Amino acid sequence: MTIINPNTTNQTLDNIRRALSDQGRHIIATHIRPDADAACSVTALIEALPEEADIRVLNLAEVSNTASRCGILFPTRATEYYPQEDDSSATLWVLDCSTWDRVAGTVGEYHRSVVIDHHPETDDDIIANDMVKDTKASSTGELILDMLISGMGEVNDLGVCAATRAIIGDTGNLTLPNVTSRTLYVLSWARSQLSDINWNAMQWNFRERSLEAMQAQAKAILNAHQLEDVAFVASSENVLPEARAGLANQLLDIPGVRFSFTVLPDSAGQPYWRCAVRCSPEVSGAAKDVASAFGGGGHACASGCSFSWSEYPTADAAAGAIIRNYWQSLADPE
Ligand SMILES: [Mn+2]
Repeated sequence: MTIINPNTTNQTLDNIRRALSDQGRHIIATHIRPDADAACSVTALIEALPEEADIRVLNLAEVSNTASRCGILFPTRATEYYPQEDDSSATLWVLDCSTWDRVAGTVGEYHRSVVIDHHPETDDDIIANDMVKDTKASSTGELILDMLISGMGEVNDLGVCAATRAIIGDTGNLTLPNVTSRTLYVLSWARSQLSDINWNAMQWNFRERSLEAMQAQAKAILNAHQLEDVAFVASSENVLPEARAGLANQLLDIPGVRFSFTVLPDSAGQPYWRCAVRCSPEVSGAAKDVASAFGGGGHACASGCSFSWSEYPTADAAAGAIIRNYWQSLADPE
């Protein structure tokens, strides 16, 4: 598991691995009025549990309706949780929920509990036997997908798709600053597993943007490269203008990245690569310097330039020129 939170010990992960293979009873709770991350994380967890497991979900209707509104099938083998049943051998899972008062319904007896969450700590924090609580994660779905990648539970298409949808929900379709390189890593993995991520599901929160633009932007980010403090997207595929906006800015949000750029074909079909170049304030001026070196210009931290296809036949060739120029300017600040 790539989880970096030092509180997540190997013992915790071993316990969770064992819980994930338990064929007995599981109670799953998430916060009231579940969002995409909460509802789809429940689906992903259910899919990671053994076929034989007896799965009870608090407020099943609310969670399953939300999941289906997100375009995610909710597993029919889960049933509503009622606290009067004998749950003394059950594992209680609390997903995407920081405080007890957000857990809808009363939980009765249970044997052991697991929290998987990314919310900041509160005074009324849920305490469990085993906790994967990582406030650096974009979403609970990211933590669950990270577990699946490392082989902690069953992996199937629905589970991966649900975890992906959970991440898309909490990251605003990858536009929010909570996106980290781990977010991109787990999504890249998901993309390699699924021939067809349910892209339609991504439209749920973002009706104001076209599905085509969202697909283009998400795919472009998943194809981003990172070299030390540089992140970039270089593609000969045309990306819709609507999807281009902000792409280079988002790459700057990857931890450790100080310089980012995109190399894309001219949207009007002219024989040029169009480049948006960005840098963080730490290396203020680098974006403008590099863009200027190739006949472009703009602001200190946000600039642009172009390369002709005759001189730079591929997007990668143009990207290489930008990276070399940036690294040279670091080595030789004159
Ligand atoms: Mn969340």
